[in-house]
Amino acid sequence: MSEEYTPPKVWTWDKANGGAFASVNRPIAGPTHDKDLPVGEHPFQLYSLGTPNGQKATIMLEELLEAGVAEAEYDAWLIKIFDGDQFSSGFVDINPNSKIPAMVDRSGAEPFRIFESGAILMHLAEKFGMFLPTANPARAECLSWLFWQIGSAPFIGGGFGHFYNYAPVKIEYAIDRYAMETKRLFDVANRRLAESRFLAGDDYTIADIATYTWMGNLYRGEAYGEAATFLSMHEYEHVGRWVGEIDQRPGVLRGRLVNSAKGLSERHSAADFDSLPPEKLKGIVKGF
Ligand SMILES: N[C@@H](CCC(=O)N[C@@H](CS)C(=O)NCC(=O)O)C(=O)O
Repeated sequence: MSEEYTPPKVWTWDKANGGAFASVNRPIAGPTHDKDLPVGEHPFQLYSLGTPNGQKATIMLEELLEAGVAEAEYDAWLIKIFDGDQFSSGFVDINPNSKIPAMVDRSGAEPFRIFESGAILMHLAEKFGMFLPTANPARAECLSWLFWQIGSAPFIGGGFGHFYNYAPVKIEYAIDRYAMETKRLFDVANRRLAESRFLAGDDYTIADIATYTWMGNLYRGEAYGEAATFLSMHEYEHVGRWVGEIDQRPGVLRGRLVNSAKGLSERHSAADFDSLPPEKLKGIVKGF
């Protein structure tokens, strides 16, 4: 067990607490500097980074385009969260929570902002009538799995990923607690996917897009160092079957390459993908 810590009566901000996010973590909200966001020509302006949360938006947009919805054209601008871009005045204006992904919908008379990956998925699904069933119980099932994912991501990322991979000290209690919860969540998905092709039923939905970006990365061993071995990912065979199927979707292959050092740092047109080596669009590229 790690060294005991006795909390003081009043917590104060110790800037030198270390860790991968030390330079950008703050206990206060709001902008740190004045800078406007760039605006491109397409109806959707996405400000993001190719992390699992960011990939939810780019996969959704690429899936819509793949399905022939030309109105879903978008510009994807890079927000470097390790450099603090999420704290610019322009970004805070569209997401007061300073987290990617955030989007501006400029498809109508008045542009409006939308932030939180789940809200972006729902907005696009409802706007274009795709990947979210309209009738119950299918709609209820899809929303249930979608919000299950949104609620559980912080335990996987902020909990397990942080303490196992990023924290400057390895704390057994914290790693145990979040490894247990992450494995429990994989077991929830595995049991569901043993009985159902996709999370919400027979059809691929925004619940799959949201969950796949997190579980796919971990299952393939592309997140948090040796986490796939540590968490015995091979135990979740139905998750593996589902990840393998979604991996092959063209919209997913493209969506995972946007705002990514492994693909396009920014995306402003379908033709941008032509600049990449063709093998990148044929199979999943490691990491993000
Ligand atoms: N609940 C949010 C979480 C978004 C989130 O955590 N984004 C991370 C990257 S994956 C971020 O922007 N971190 C920057 C920071 O914490 O300063 C969502 O689903 O959109």
